[in-house]
Amino acid sequence: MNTSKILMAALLALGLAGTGHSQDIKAKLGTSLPDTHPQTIGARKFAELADKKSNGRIKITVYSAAQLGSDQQMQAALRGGTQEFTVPSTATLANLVKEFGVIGLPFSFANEKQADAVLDGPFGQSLLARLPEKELVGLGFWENGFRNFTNSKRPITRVDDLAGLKVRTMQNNLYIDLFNGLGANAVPMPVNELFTALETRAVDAQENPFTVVHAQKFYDVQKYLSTTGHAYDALVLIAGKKFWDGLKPEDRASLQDAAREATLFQRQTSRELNTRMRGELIKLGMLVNDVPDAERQRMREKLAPVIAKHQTAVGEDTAKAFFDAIAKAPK
Ligand code: EAX
Repeated sequence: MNTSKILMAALLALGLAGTGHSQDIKAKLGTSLPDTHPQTIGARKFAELADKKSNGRIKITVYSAAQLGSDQQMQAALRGGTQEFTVPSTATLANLVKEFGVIGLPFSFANEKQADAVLDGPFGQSLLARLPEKELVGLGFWENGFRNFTNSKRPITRVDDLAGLKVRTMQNNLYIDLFNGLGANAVPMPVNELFTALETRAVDAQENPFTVVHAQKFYDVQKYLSTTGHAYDALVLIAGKKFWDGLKPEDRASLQDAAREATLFQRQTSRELNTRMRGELIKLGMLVNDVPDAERQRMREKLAPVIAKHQTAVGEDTAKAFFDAIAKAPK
């Protein structure tokens, strides 16, 4: 054997050379929603792109529908290093980095295009930059979409119709205050427990984009869907920082590249499905009513104290930067 062959044999023995299996990076990506939801469709696209861009070195396995736990449990697993990726709502991520809560401030965004501009611009990037201090790395904002109200009792045509309804909310103080502020009774729980809670009538109502209502089959246990569009919800593709820091620079580059492409695909898929699922839900028997803008405006007015409280909670500077970014964004 010549010197280079000896060196190669030594490197292989140490698992430091070649493209053998010992070199492959295996990672788990957990989502909270089923395979048919754009959160998981986007996750599978990211896994496929990561594989392609790394020439097959990075193998990400997607576990959907909270198989690895709730949003909050998965965030903890990323920080602890037992899971590598997840895609939580900004609302649950806000329990770790409070500034993410600003995205859910009710009636802030006019449309998706405006959300893209804010999230992809300096403001969104400043939020992602806060993740490393919590042992997480942000790879991009995905979309959950505008949230609508569903319930088993009556159509919501006026703000007063919400009175007394027991509504499941995400585990997030802003959403809890929002629905209590509108006269309903908020009951926070993870999304994977929600179908049973609706079915057993432990709660009367929930709020989510059309895609979630469809993917979670809430049409089987909720009659009325009212297009309150009370908040825009973004998802955040995150990695555990320990895992991320242990990767070679070229692997991080492949993943960033995959994340960029998957983000565009995920948003487009989310928008297409959110448009289509409205009609599907009607076909499946839901009674869908459009809440007039004047009534949405009344909801917003009623929520003024809640909005003020949560601007303070996320930090006045963050809230100001957020509203400035919205004002500058094209609609
Ligand atoms: O994270 O918990 C929820 O209602 C969210 O919309 C969803 O699971 C996305």
